[in-house]
Amino acid sequence: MRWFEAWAVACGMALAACGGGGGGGSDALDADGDASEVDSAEPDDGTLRFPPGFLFGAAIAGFQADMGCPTLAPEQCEDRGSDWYQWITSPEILADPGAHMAGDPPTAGPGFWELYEQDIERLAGLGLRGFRMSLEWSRIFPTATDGVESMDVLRSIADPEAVARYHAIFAALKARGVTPLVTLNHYTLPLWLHDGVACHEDLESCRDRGWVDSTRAVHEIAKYARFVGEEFGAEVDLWATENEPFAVVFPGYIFPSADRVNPPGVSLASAEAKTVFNALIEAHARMYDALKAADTKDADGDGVAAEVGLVYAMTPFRPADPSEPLDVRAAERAFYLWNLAFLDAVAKGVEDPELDGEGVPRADLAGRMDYVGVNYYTRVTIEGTEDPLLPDLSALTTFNPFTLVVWEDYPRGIYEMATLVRERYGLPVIITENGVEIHEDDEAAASRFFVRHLTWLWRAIRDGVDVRGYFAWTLVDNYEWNHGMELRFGLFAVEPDDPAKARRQRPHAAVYGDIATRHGISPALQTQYPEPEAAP
Ligand code: IFM
Repeated sequence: MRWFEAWAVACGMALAACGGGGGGGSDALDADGDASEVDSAEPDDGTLRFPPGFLFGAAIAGFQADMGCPTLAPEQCEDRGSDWYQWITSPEILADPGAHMAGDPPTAGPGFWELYEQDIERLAGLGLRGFRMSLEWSRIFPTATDGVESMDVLRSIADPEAVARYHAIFAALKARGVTPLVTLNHYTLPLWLHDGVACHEDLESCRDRGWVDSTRAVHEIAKYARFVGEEFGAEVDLWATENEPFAVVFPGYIFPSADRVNPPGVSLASAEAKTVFNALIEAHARMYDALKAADTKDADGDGVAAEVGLVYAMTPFRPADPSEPLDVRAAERAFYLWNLAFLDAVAKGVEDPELDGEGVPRADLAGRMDYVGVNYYTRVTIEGTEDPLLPDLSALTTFNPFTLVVWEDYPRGIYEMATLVRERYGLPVIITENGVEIHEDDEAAASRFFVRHLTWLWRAIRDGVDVRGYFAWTLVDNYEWNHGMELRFGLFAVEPDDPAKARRQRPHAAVYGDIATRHGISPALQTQYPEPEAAP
């Protein structure tokens, strides 16, 4: 069972469960408002065409893709200043079964930090015009920023080589006509803010407690966002503050497992889990404000300097037996915790600090979303237990012991999640990740996965959802957290022990490239990978 099976949650059982109030909405992404219209100007040859301006791209994340450079010295390539680097290289963590490390050393990574030019060339060569990547906070600020409030001083302590490398990556993207979508925080924290190993050993007494020290963490990350907005605003318009915040909370403080762990990887720390959940909400809002204030430069000339959203993992969740009240209740509660509680806070300004279903109005959180970045992978089926999922957060452990069906290939879920965002929040959607684990003996499965998911995404647009783009996970096989290179998702394969880090294009890359290039799904692909309209 994979991590996403264990905690994916959602509303697959009924779209009504996902619906609800209206939302604020945003028209910042598309001034002429035509992004959600399926292009009807093209001749009707049976192609399922996506709207003009719809962005097809691929996603990576800094920590996962950067390391493992073929010729750079490890100290020039490895992200040594982050809590995740500490986690994957600490002998005590590697030896601790409770830390769940099955992974490889950092040198196993694909080396994007060095090979970015050729990877961007590959991306553009497929016809992709969008690239989601993340900045590593610890690369930019390898030393603590506590107490530094002046931007001039902040600038003077930023690492010039890291900053220059990011400028070079943005220049390489621009040269190939590729739009960057940049995530500021894809799980990792600087070591000076979070000593994950010490906190794994003793969460009470460790000194640098990351998100648990919420005031400090929020203050420092907002500062980092301000710096990033000023420094890179002329090159980037499309920002995401955080990646999958619930994936920081659940495997970090509630139920770390072999499926996924996140430092500090402690179990049943309910109070800290709530603190971290709320800190991530606050951090998103303050990063949103900082980016909006700092990025005043319109990189692509469309009149909008900064569009800021959040990347959120969303998953349909259905009861194992729809006639069994316990299963239904478990599915509803998990659905709320996973999909709604965080987004309600940052989109509607209704926070649920105790995670007990009691929302509290927070005007200073409301409307901090220009779009919702949806990461979509699977649907989960859940069997209920007598344990209440709410209000006792510790009962979240029932997430894992629930009886779940295996990873489910459920393309309709992408439609359901996109529709949920429209109905509940009235916001545009960008699919910021969608992908599947690749098995070398059945690579055609990945082609089927992408065509069928894109077919359902097309239907969401047809039915009125404002979807602005789609990013395949991932460009090149990368470091899948505690799994290391053992789980592969790349459009391009790379072997962890190949010193040259050569890439091999997988068959589904050509299929996805065909869709991106013709801006639609051809009749031939529809015939080859049919997807029924009806829900299974
Ligand atoms: O690799 C991860 C990524 O970091 C976040 N979303 C899910 C991916 C696949 O597990």
